[in-house]
Amino acid sequence: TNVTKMLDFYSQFNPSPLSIKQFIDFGLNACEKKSYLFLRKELPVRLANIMKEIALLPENLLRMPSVGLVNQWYERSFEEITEFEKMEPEPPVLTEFCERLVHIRNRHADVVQTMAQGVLELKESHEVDTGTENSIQYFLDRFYMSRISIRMLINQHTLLFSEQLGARQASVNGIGIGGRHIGSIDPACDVVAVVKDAYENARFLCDRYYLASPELEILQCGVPSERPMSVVYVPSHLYHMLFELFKNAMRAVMEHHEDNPPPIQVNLVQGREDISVKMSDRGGGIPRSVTDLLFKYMYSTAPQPSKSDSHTVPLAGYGYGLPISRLYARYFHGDLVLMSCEGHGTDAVIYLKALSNEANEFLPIFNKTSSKFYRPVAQLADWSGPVNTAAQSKNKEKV
Ligand code: W6P
Repeated sequence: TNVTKMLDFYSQFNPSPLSIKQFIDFGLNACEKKSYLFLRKELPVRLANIMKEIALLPENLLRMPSVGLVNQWYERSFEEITEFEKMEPEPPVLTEFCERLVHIRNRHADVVQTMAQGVLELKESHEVDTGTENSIQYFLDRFYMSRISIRMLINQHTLLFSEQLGARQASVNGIGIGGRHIGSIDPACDVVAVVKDAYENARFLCDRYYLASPELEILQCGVPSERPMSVVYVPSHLYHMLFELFKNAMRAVMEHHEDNPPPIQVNLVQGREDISVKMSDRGGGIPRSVTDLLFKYMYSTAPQPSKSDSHTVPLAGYGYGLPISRLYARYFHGDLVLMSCEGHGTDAVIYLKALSNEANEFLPIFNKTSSKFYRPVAQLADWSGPVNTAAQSKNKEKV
């Protein structure tokens, strides 16, 4: 069909990663025509690249109704954008394009949840082997990263060029508007303020569930400080990661201490290459065998508690919060790592690139190499197996 041909065409191109600096430079001499011409090619390229990977998913998963639904959303959105292929960048077209982008963003609002539902459907209907599990992990990291990047492009365009629509959307998302912001980017993002905001909102949930909460101590280079620290970044991304980490840290602390919960420390460090945000809790820690599992979608997939239980839902459920937070960090070549001492507590570190020209988008590319990961071959172990651990008892089959 025509869509298939278009997919083949656009998937031949690699996505063009932009740096935060490029997003800003572009936003400063904001030219709607240039943005339109870039996006009407780049969005189909990014969509086509990931749609080709959806097509390679294990058949069992592809047949799940939720995955079919997500696939349909992508097909529809791909068609709706490629309709602009031959349309001149004139004012009515530019307006229609903006509206189309907003419409597409809304269509894809529940993709994460719906994909998680698909994984759940698979787990409940099939025995999932290690090879399939690895393919799904590989895919979801790339799929959600692709989605983060596509939403970033759409947000920048709509915030810069559709005053009315953009402004409303921004206030809904809590993205600061006006002032120094360039789309969703804050060239002077106040790290301390975002830490405090994420803490306060996690604390609100913690108080509601445990009737108490740990205090926050902010340090810089290990010593108490109220000095501001700023970074060129997307505040909503930083908030998302910190809020997730605070919920996990608070839960650990509250579950580990009957009373007098020890504070959560956040240590901010500005380096030449990296800005590091280390959050330390004394929540008893986790065994090493569990650390990696916290980033596994298959391990983290559990049915959502029903809405009627909403006043008793636990603070943090190890949903997709941690793996997606790590994708936000990696999106601009940062990272998110956990290091725990079982019996004591956990350190979680968010690394951000200190230089906006080094903060490039980190994007999945569809090609022969990526395709290989969807046809896993059983690997012979070339190291002797571990003794039984928490991870093993959850995950028995090993080649
Ligand atoms: C824990 C487990 C965890 C995950 C992520 C962040 C903090 C913590 N603390 O015990």
